[in-house]
Amino acid sequence: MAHILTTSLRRAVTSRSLHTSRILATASSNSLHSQLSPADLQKVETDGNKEGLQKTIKGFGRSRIFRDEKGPTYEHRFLKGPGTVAVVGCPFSGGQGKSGVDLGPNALVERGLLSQLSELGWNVHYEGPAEFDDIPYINPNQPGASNGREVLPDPDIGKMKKPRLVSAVNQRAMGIIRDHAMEGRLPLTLGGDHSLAMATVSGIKAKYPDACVVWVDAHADINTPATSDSGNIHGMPISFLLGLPGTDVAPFSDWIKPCLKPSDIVYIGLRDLDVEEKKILRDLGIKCFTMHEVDRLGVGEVVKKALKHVNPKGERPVHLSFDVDACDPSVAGSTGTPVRGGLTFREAHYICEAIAETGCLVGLDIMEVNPALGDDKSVNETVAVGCSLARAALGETLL
Ligand SMILES: [Mn+2]
Repeated sequence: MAHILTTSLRRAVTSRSLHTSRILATASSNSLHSQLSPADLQKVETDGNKEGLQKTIKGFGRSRIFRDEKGPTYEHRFLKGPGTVAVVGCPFSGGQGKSGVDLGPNALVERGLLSQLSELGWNVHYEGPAEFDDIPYINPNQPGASNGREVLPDPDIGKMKKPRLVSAVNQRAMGIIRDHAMEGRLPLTLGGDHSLAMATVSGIKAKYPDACVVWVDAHADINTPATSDSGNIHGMPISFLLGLPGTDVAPFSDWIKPCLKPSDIVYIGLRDLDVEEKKILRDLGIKCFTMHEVDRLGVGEVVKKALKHVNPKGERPVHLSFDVDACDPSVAGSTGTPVRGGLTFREAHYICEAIAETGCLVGLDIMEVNPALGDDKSVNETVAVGCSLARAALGETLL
């Protein structure tokens, strides 16, 4: 059953004294409006997201007291009203070969992300995870996904694996994200694998054509269908968004518009690049701050330079796409393609905090959390980091 949860913490523009909190819950065609207590909000997190959740994440959910005394920490330049974050769970693993990353969104919500964001002063809009099960292509990563429904063949296109599935899922997710952005909300997309950035960046760009992208990742995800070794589309979203040669291919070309220019994007945290990717990055002159620059300059200087490159006057909307594999595996090990030598816990959070301070954030991705990989400690820590990175990007401060 679909359920809709909206928590509103309304704040007068000049006064922080006026607030309301409410839930809007709909069951099929009937609507039920009622006040929602902090306990109710947490109940949604613990009970409302079990559908499709195959592995329960036990853990140290933060027991937080719901406060409604304050709005979001920073004034935002582009969103509507006091600030609404639309949490879009995308349980999808078809852009790569490992099962379990589709469990990421529910794991993050179960950990208490919704009430954590609400406590930060955001109105939290959540409609449950996006539904992809009716899309008529099999995802072999998700056994049983084809049960009792129509299935169409999805052979490779060139090297691309599961291309029709990836395209259809992203097209649907793009519509959801674009519509939230159009309403003046900040879409927070919970992956799922990073192929979903086709959807998130396209959706944000539909509302904000001038938006720039900060891409925090161990990988550049800029292979084209021709240069990719693996054929996994989670390594290709940037090439489609840039419209690189070989990406003008159906069914993607039916809906993805090349919406990014090379000068619109900056990378932080890179350390595992294919030879062809290095060539693409150099040829296009895309600004990259690899781990080498993080080591040499320090993360503070890196973020300063990165924002100066894509948003020199602080007047552009910023989309932050954060792949948790940017973090060192000791920080976020439960992810599909961990690479050692990554961002420390503080470096990762600093990047998010510094972007929050700009007030320019309009879209946020937390991608590649895979609760099926690693031991319990690793899963717990990775899910917790996914939540805390989102909080940092949405204004949580240390003091
Ligand atoms: Mn990635």
